[in-house]
Amino acid sequence: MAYELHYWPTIQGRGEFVRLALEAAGAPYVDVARGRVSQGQGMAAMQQYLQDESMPRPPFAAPFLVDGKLAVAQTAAILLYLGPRLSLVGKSEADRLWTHQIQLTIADLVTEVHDTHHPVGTSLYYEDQKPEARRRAQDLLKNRVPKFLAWFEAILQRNPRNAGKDVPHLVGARLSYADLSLFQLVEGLCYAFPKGAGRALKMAPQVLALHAGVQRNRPVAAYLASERRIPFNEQGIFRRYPELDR
Ligand SMILES: N[C@@H](CCC(=O)N[C@@H](CS)C(=O)NCC(=O)O)C(=O)O
Repeated sequence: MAYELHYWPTIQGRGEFVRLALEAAGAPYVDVARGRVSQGQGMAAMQQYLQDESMPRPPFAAPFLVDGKLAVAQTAAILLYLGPRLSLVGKSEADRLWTHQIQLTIADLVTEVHDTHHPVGTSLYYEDQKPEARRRAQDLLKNRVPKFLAWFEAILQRNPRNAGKDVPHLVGARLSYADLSLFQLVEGLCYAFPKGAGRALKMAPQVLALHAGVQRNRPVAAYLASERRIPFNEQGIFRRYPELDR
């Protein structure tokens, strides 16, 4: 049975962290909201879950994954669930917990990036919060992105399994969903803030090496070159507003 991924059909957004894991593992999945209405898919199929008042454990927001009778929301929880099933996480409890911690930390930065264009309110237009957005982005690029990247760099350097390797991994010696997510984070930062993130990434050579390694991964490279990979745009989380990239 194919996994059902439910996410907004026109953006990478948070759904992309799940798409990358499914694609890297070659797992069968349906990107439901991008599918055909005639096949019971499309946006209506996703909205049905969000609005179904009879569901005892409804998702609060997309992305969510449906696997048979189970529906799991929250990006990091979806990956916690998929990790062992897709062989994208170590076997020990310590490895699984560490991978989950890294994923939650990535999610924290994703939220901070989102808040650069919506610092006052998610329900308000960007155009109605531009001065605040500029201040927020300035702090993100000056302080927050360098701090997060320094932590990713440090944990890559401290992973003993990376010694002498060209392609480092965040956990152990194999590709994990956290590696895929860090790749996506770097992609997003470089799209949204080519100047500010570019400067910060110069201080994080291991992060850049991981990014290059994931980009060369065969299923990931095939996915990135396919139509399934939605281009970044200004409706997603990583938005290119030059005025925010000072
Ligand atoms: N913490 C959640 C955030 C989920 C979330 O904010 N989803 C957005 C799209 S990326 C959404 O559909 N939000 C609707 C809402 O918050 O009302 C996660 O990591 O999955």
